[in-house]
Amino acid sequence: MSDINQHDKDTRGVSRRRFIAGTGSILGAVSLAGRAVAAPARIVTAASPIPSGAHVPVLVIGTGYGGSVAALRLAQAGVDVQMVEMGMAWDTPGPDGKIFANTTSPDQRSYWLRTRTKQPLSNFLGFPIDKDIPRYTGVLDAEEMGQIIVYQGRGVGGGSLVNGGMAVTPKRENFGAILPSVNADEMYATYYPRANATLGTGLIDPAWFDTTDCYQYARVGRKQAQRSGFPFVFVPDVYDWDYMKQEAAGTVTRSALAGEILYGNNYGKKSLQKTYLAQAAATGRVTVSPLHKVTSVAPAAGGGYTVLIDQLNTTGDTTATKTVTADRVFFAAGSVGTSKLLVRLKATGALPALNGEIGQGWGDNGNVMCGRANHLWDPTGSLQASIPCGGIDNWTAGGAFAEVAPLPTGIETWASFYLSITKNPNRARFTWNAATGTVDLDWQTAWKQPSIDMAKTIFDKINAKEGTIYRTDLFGVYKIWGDHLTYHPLGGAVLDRATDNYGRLRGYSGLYVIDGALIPGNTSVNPFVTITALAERNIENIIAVDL
Ligand code: FAE
Repeated sequence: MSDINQHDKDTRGVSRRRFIAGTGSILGAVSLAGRAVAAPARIVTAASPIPSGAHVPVLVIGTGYGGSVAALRLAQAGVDVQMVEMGMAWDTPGPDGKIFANTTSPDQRSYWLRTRTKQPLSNFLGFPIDKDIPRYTGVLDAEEMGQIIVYQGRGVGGGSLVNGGMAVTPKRENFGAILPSVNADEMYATYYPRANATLGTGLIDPAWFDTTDCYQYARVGRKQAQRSGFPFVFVPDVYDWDYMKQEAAGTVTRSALAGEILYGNNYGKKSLQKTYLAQAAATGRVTVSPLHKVTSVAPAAGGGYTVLIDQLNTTGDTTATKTVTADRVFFAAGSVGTSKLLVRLKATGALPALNGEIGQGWGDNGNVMCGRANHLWDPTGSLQASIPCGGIDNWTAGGAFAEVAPLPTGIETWASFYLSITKNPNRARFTWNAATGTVDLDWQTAWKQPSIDMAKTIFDKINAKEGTIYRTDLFGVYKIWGDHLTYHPLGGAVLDRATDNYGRLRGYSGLYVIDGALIPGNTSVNPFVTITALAERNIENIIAVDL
């Protein structure tokens, strides 16, 4: 065993920790728990990545929620795990001293292999706000799949690097429609609590919420929701709420209060690098190879699977192609990443025995965005915490749950902004396009209409009550609805259909799906707690039965 020691970097007086890692392990950690979560996200350091010719017991494709759960629990069970991640490590500050760029000034770090930004809110006051940037393996992928743009995180930590950290457990009564083949009692007694505890989920202090400037926008959202008879609910988040209070007090470097979101948070947010992956690193059994992209998985002659991997440079070029053998492979490349791989591998003959459910059952979690223009006497504040903390629940009556979202522009906009999650029934399919050699998704923009109708059950009523109107300047010129995108891709290798009821791919023993691809299109709330809890449930069974 060779020891590779990692040190946490802590700016707030917590003593440094030293991890003794196993052969090839390259993950370090800021800390396993406690106050150090607010330290800079300097978690992974470059070391020797997986060599060509290696034979590993377990290879995990992707380092998001599903992959991180698999890696941690397998490592704790004594299994050595290789994680392969196409994005960067995100452990090194740029010239400005920050690892991640700010939302208001995106740069090359912000986008995955684009030469121009693709901001979810493309316009402001009607003017386009996208700008040219150098092509780079940045942290947010705006992947154009047919008629929808699917935003995803790229890097060690997956979506946890870019997301808002809203850690929402669906209502128990909605669970049967989300994952019908899963025992809800077990999920709510064991796996949701386990996921939330390990993710570090917490709730904003309601007394602080009532007084702090940075949630003026959310208090306006609450007041208007309640005046129209809708329940406003506080939503848990993995942001370190104590750190945010200190940001407001001016005693620490600002992150949420500097508007950091979408392109990474430099402090405060407990991304997977600070939770699951930090714990995985501490086992000494987990190795991560960033800037490595899996391109093929096929049965190996002597058993196990042959995995082909492209090593990338930061402009996205392949600098080496590697061949690795793995006894078991976990697909954790996210709903789109896993679905694209499996559909291609089935169609091109690498994994021909995968069943006909591969690529099916994909949904956008009913995402639709909109803004409302408030009266001058309802300012939403020039200082807005980038971390949402509340939502409007009209799921049962109207099929919509709307996050009261920030517009952290740094100026007063009198705008209220919302991301709605709706009960949209439409499901799309990934298919292999032999002519172009790509995987296509047949989602159509018109399929968002049910989502718009459901969101309107909330906002038409609020507008009528308040005497206000929709903003028309955020998604184009005179366009009310942000119906061209999703932040929440789900499905494509659905549980109990493409796989057995625990994620074992049908047709191949030793191949598993353990990410958002398992969930058939909708979770009724933000998805990552459900993805994490389901992964916890499945890996427990896989470890007990298969290993
Ligand atoms: P994910 O986290 O996407 O991880 C997959 C990983 O695999 C990525 O790191 C990829 O780079 C990597 N990968 C893909 N293909 C390959 C390959 N071929 N080889 C190697 N690596 C590969 O998957 N959800 C919430 O619950 N609350 C929120 O507040 C929230 N806000 C969001 C805001 C934004 C802007 C976005 C984009 C998403 C948000 N989400 C939120 C969604 C959430 O991040 C997402 O559901 C999860 O990250 C999905 O987890 P998975 O494990 O499925």
